[in-house]
Amino acid sequence: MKRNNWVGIGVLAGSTILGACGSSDSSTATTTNTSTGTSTTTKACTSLPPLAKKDKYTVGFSQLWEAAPLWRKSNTKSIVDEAAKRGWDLVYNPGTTDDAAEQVSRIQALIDAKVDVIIVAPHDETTISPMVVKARKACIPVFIEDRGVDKTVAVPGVDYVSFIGSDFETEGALIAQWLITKTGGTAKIVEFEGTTGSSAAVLRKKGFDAAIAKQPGMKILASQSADFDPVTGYNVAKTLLPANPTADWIYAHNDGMAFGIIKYLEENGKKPGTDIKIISIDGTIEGTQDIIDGKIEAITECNPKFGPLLFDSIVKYSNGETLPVSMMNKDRTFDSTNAATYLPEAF
Ligand code: GYE
Repeated sequence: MKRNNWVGIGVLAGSTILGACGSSDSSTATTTNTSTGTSTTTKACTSLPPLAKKDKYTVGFSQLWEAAPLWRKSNTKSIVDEAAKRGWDLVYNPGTTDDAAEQVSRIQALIDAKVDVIIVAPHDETTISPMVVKARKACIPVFIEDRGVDKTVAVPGVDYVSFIGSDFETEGALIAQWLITKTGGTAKIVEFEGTTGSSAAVLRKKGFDAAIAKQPGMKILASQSADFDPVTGYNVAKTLLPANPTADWIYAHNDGMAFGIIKYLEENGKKPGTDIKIISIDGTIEGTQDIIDGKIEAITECNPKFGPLLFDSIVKYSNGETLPVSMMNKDRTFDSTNAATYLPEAF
């Protein structure tokens, strides 16, 4: 077949491109408009895309939207501030709804904008994973922060460079261990879970429930999602707590839900810390103050300030350094013995 008569869609086998960050395989797809005869060639990456070394980058940031962004606002600020500090451009549309499909469209817009690199905080493990693969195919390196993705869909080290966040399963185990020590292994617990399908909720439940299951004197009476949200936490408390009157402990997967539960308890003549005790995860300023005020017994930390490590990792990647596929914070647990000391660090 004479090449110059070639018409149609074909894939020209691409050579292996040794990017600044290591090797990446790519191919090109050429589409030809048979009526005009014009051809368009787009590059497609079949493995981790390279990131050319530059003085400044255009970073696409896809953050999940929350009605009550107590943790989220600090997470976002740490990334926005780090981009500004380095003089890099940040393409960031905060979104308007917690519908994961909306975050999908916001990630597509970043791919279409051909940003240099994308940072994603996934709403849940399932909905967002295919978009990470799409970004890789479009030769845009992706860093996952905060919550994780479905690794069977978006493969670490192939579809994304690294996950930077917290070890949620350990967080669940840490707060459970605090409760076991505090109660001597006797408690009846009602559990308020975070956003359904999010790695934070799935793994905080896994770590906590596994530790409690080993304690004959401890039982989780009920467990229900309240979506990490204070208002939902209040509304779920209205049914879950009266339905479990023997419960003496509440495990909230985040401070936000704990605040909604406290509001419900106090509106119904119950004293948190006396009538029923609460443990939580995050370590917000309000949550830490609640420990000092005796409304929350203990909180395991989940620090949201990933900006500096994320941007340092982007630079290392562009320098060709090999990065771990997962980088996690070490979390501490705070109670009445150390909350006042931690308070100045709280977010
Ligand atoms: O714990 C919670 C927020 O993904 C770790 O999301 C984050 C969680 C955090 O709703 O407050």
